Amino acid sequence: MTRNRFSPWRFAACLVFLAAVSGLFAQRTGYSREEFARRRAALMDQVKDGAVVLFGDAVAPAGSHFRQDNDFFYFSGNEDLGAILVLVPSTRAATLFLPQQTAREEMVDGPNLLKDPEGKTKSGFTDIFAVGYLDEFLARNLSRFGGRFHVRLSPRDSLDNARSETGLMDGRRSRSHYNDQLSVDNYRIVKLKERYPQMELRDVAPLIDAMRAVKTPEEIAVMRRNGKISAEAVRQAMLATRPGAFEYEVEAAAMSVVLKGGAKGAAYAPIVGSGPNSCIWHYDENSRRVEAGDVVLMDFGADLDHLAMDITRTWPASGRFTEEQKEVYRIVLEVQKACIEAYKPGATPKDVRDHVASVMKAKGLDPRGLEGGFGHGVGLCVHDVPLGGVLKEGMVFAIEPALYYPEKNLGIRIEDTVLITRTGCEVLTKDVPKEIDEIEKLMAGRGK
Ligand SMILES: [Mn+2]
Repeated sequence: MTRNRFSPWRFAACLVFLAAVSGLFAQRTGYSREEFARRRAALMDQVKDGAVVLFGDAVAPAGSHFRQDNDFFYFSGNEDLGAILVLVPSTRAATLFLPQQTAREEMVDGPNLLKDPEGKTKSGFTDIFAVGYLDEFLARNLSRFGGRFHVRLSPRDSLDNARSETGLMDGRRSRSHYNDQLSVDNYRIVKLKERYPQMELRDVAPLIDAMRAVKTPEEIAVMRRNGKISAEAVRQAMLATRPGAFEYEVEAAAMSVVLKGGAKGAAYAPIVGSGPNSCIWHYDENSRRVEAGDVVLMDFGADLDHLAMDITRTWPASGRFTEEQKEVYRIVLEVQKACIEAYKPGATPKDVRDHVASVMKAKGLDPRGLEGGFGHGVGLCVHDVPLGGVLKEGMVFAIEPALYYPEKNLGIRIEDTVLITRTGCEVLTKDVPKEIDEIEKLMAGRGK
C-alpha cells in the first residue's frame, strides 16, 4: 500500500498550470433560465391569443451529438427527446410535455426533465407533464384558445440549412414517388388538422424569425466567445499548413481548438480547399495533398451553445502569396472591408453597394464584378432567418465576397461574421489575420 502520494503542493501547482493554459477558453457561457422565460413572454405578447404549439425533435441523429430543433430550443432551452411545448397567452402558462421513459431508456439516454422532482423550478415551466396527456390538455383548454393554434407551418431550419434550403431539399427528395412521404413537420400539421378540424392553424415562423434575427445580450456574449474560438481555430489551421500536408490535417488543427473551447463541433462541414479545390464553393472532402504555390481556402465556424459562426480565410501554402494571388486577394479584401465600413443600423443593401463602389473607385481598383451588399444572417443556423432590407442593432451577418479563377486554380474568399452595434458593426472574428502582410508574418513564424 502506498501512502502519502497526494501532495497538496503538487496539486495546487497543477491547478495553477491548468488555469493558465485553459485561459480564455475555459469559461462557460450558455443561457440563464430567465432568458428562455423572457423569449416565451415576448412571443406570447405578440401572438396575443390562441395557443402556441412547438415540437422538439424525437430522435437523435446517428453519428453526431444531438442538437435540438432550433425554434423549439429558442423558447425552451430543453434538449430532451420527444418534447412538446405549449404556450397559452391568455393564462401566460408555458407547459412542457415529455415522454414517460422506460427504465432502459433512462439508462441509455439519461433521465429527462419529467423525472426530475426539481424540474419545474430548474426550468421555469409552469408545468411539466407526460406527453401522453397532451391531447387531453389541449381538448380540456380548447375554449381558451379562441379557435387558433400558432404552429410552425414554414419549413424548419437546422444548424446549416436555412428554412428555404430545407424546403428546397424536401422538394428535391420528392422527385421520386418512392421518397415523397411527408416530412415529420408536415405530418404533425396533418395530425393537428385531423384532430382539431375546428381550429385554424397560423404560421408562427415569421414572428420567431423577427425575434431570432435580433440577438439578445446573452446570445451576443456567446457569439463573441464563438468568434474568438473560431478565429483562433483558423489561425491554428494557418499555422498547420505546409506543402505536403493534407487538407484534413489543416481541418484537424481547427477542430482541436473548437472542441477544447467547449463547442459541440463545427457549425458545418469544414471546407479546406487547396489549389483547384479553392474554386469549389462547398468543397468539404478535404483529402488532397497541399502543394507549394497553392492557396488554401478555409471556411470554418464552431457551433457553440446553439449559435454558429462563419469565417473564411485564404492563405498561401508556402507562406508567401505570388504577385498574381496578391492582386486578386487585394480586390476581395478591399470589397470586404468596404462592406464592413458600411454596416450600421439603418443601412440598406444599396447603401452598402454604393459605398463599395465609391471606395473601389477612389482606390483605383477594378472590383471585377464584386458589388457588396448584405451577406447572410448568422445565429442558431449558419444561414440564419431572413433579416429584411434594413440593418438593426443586434443583427449578426456574415460578409463573404469571393473571386474564383478555376483556370488558374485560384479561389479567394474572405469572410467575417459581424454584429451590428448602435453606431456601426463589431467584427466578431477579427482575431484571425486577413491583411496580406499579417498572414505572411504569421506563417513565417511556423515551426518546422
Ligand atoms: Mn458564409
